[in-house]
Formats: sequence, structure tokens, C-alpha cells
Amino acid sequence: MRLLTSPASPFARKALACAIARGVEGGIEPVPTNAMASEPALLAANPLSKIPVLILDDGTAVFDSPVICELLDTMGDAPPLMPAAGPARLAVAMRQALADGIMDAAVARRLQAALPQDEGRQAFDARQKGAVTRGLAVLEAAPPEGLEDVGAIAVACALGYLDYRFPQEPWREAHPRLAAWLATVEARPALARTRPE
Ligand SMILES: N[C@@H](CCC(=O)N[C@@H](CS)C(=O)NCC(=O)O)C(=O)O
Repeated sequence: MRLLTSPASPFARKALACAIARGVEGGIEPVPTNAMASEPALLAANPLSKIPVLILDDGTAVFDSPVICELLDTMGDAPPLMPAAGPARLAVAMRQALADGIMDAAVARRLQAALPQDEGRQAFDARQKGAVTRGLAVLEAAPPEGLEDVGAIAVACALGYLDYRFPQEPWREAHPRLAAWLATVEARPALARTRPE
């Protein structure tokens, strides 16, 4: 399998972290891909021109990151990262959705920052920043425990992206429970081996 990826992408990090947690990363060749360049190979795999994309050995292209993580959960022998059914599955899926939403908003802020800052863009940035702020507040009220599911992995990737791209907006002081949780899991291979440099 090949993973169209970038070390800076929190979504790609989540997919790779899930592969590591499942013990199947050895069967995945990372292919560095600049999504913004919309190279033909990426467009052929994902018409949305987004990474990550997992290309299976038969050529099937799988996106987006929750679908990739769900597929990875069917591979390998490690305990599943997504509960099979019921309220536990819904809770993990919702936590992943919240973390992905924080990533979406933070990535949008990052892309917009490179554009001329007129009033409209400032309003857009404030809206995205609000989504991040409210999302962090919800996570602080109920932080993950451990790193045993895709929801927790997604939260760690979202926080890692904030650290990486927005060091000027530190989040730990206002979110001590979340910070304490991240400190307990960030040395795990799934996170340590995928941390953006
Ligand atoms: N919902 C997608 C989001 C992926 C995404 O936004 N990836 C970014 C990189 S972090 C990207 O490829 N952006 C390129 C673009 O928006 O054109 C997923 O979960 O995979």
C-alpha cells in the first residue's frame, strides 16, 4: 500500500498513527505529496486534491482520513481502534469528528494567513479560531483516556498541529487536563514517530 502524505498534515499523521497503532505501518510506503500543488497523481487518487489518500495494492484509492482509519482497523492483529457498535462506537466517532473539525479550522487558518488580510479574511479567521476555541473547551471538559482509540489519536494530532503551526497561541495553560493527558501519551510510538518536525 502507498500513503499520499505530508509530515505537516494532521490528517495524514492521524492515518499513519493509526497504522502504527495497528502494527501495519510496515506494509505502507509513505509518498510525500504537496496537496496544494494538485499533482496529477493526487487528483487521480482524490478529486478533492486532499491528503491523506491510501492506495491499496489493487490500485483502489481510499480517502478521507476517517475512512482510511476505519479500513486500517480491519488489518493487523492489534486491538481495534474503533469499538464495534453501540454508544462506545458513537463516542469515539464523535471525538474523532470534533478533533478533525479542530484540524479543519486550524488548517484553514493557516492557509488563509498567507493571503492578503482584508476585513473579510479577518472575519473568516475569527470564525475558524472560534471553532478551535470551542472545540478545545469541549475536550478539556472530557479529555481522552490513554491512546487506545482513533478518537484519542485524532485529538493528539489536532493538539500537535496547534503546537506546530500556532506556537504563538499556546493552549496548555487554559486546558490543563488536556495538557496532562497529552503528556501521558505523546511518547507512544504512534505519536512519537509521527510528530511534525
Ligand atoms: N476531511 C479530510 C481533510 C484532509 C485535508 O484537509 N487535508 C489537507 C492537508 S492537512 C489538504 O490536503 N488540503 C489541500 C486542499 O485543501 O486543497 C480528511 O479527513 O482526510
